[in-house]
Amino acid sequence: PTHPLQFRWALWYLHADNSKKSWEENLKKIAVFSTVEEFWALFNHLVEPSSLQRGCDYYLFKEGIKPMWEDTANNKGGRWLLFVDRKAKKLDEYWMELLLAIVGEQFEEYGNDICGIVVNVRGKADKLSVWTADANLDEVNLGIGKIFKEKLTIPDTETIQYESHKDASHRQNSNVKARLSLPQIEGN
Ligand code: M7G
Repeated sequence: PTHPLQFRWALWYLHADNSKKSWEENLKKIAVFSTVEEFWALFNHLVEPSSLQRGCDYYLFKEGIKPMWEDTANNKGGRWLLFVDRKAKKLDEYWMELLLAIVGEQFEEYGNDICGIVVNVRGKADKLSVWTADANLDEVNLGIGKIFKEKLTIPDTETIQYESHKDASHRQNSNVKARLSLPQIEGN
């Protein structure tokens, strides 16, 4: 018997590359799945993030949503961003926890507010993120951020921030103003 998942998912891979190809040309959809069995068949054999070359990414998004700011499902949205220190050697474990949480409906009533998850392999400071559909829904996004931290058992004292894709795509440098943070900061 097969066990259907709540949503149909697509895994994308972005290959780090120094050629003249655009960001979008380096982004490839590598698999689609919609059952528990297909999920394990794929992830049992997939190269773990920490073994990828620096600059590569994985994106797991609902089938039909391109993992880009420009997609209509993402363009009003944003992301919770967690920096993962290489030295802690937690990246692969965190990525698997996040995969299981999103595919296994552990975001509960927020399932429809989530577009996908991302791992950016960047060497010293790798990044994990959860992309949500609407950057203005603070209560929803805070609920998602709390589950994100819980599933990965990130200590309460460690801060994660939520930024809108509009802000991230218009940034002039690496500083994007956070719209939300957890733990919450007064007046934010
Ligand atoms: P990143 O890979 O998210 O972060 O963005 P990084 O700074 O850690 O590498 C790097 C660059 O990739 C951006 O400045 C954009 O040029 C491109 N890029 C990333 N994303 C997520 C998008 C996207 O959704 N759309 C487009 N057009 N470019 C993107």
